[in-house]
Amino acid sequence: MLRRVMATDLASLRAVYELPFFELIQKGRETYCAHWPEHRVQLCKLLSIKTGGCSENCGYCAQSAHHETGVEAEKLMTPSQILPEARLAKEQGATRFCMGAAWKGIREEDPRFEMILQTVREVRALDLEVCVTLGQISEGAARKLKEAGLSAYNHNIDTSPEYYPNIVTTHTFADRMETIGNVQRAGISVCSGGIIGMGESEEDRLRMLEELGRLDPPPESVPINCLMAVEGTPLEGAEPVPVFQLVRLIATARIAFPKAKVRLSAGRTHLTPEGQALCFFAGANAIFFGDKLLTAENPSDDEDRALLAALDLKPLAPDPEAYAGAAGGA
Ligand code: SAM
Ligand code: DTB
Ligand code: SF4
Repeated sequence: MLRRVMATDLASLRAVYELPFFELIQKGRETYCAHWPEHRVQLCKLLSIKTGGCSENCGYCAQSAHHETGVEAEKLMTPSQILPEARLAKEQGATRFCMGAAWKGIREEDPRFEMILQTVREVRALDLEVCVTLGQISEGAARKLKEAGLSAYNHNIDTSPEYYPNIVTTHTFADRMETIGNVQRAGISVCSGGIIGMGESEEDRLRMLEELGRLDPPPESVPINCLMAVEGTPLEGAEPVPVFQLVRLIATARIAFPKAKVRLSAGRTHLTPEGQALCFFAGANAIFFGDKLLTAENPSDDEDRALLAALDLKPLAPDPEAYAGAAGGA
């Protein structure tokens, strides 16, 4: 079915976001049903393969060496340490495995990059979608990841370009966009979204969607994280975002990116089952599954199984198109 996709300029996004609440979530629901008629949720398992000690000063992050959070710096895990975790994730029902590294970025010439390539090949051989989030990478590195079988690269823009310098000063919003460009030129699907609850305005959140809407192709996956306020970070005292603002943003993201996985990401431990149900109704169709995110807590497998069963939502099977690169949009 061919449907017109909404324009993703700020004024259009604002007009949608400010619709009366029930009209907005109904529109989100209609978009979701038109594009995702099977009512399935993608279960993605996260693993921190290189934890802590990061050179960057992202104000929200437990893994930044600039903040005293109690997270210890560790070395990169080897493929033989990672593989059992990937197998377990598959047994538990995950269809995407996402590996995160607390790095500013990684260069092709770095011997650790070869270890990452080997890991990607081995995880891919398990018939899991493979995603990595390694910070800044070149187009050459992205091409090698693609050859190794990577399905998606996660690189969040996190907030609006205007608000970004309030959150990080060791790299810029433009640096983030450059990596996303490198990933897209290599033909890898982009997973990019952000965090809400860092003191930004609702307008900043829409500006973030506007920037994501400029990507061609649009992101295959749009994670919406609610800040996990971590003790020892500059944002430790941040107030949680009202749940209806989260639901509004999810519905707006669903309408703006009809074919994307809109991922209800960090922060689900602070939501009630009813709050999460509203997010799924409004168009969320992916979650991080398992009781740990990278360093922070997430609902248990049992809680999530019970929630999905109560809502008659089934897990999404791996998508062969996820390897082809293009998604989102019309
Ligand atoms: N170092 C890489 C990078 O910055 O892209 C990869 C890892 S980084 C932890 C991945 C993403 O996790 C961040 O861009 C941010 O969106 C999210 N994140 C990190 N800490 C978070 C927190 N405390 N609450 C919510 N989301 C968080
Ligand atoms: C994303 O958008 N959220 C995930 C994943 N991509 C890498 C990470 C969430 C991290 C939450 C904080 C932590 O576990 O330290
Ligand atoms: Fe480092 Fe990524 Fe955390 Fe920023 S978000 S401090 S780049 S691990």
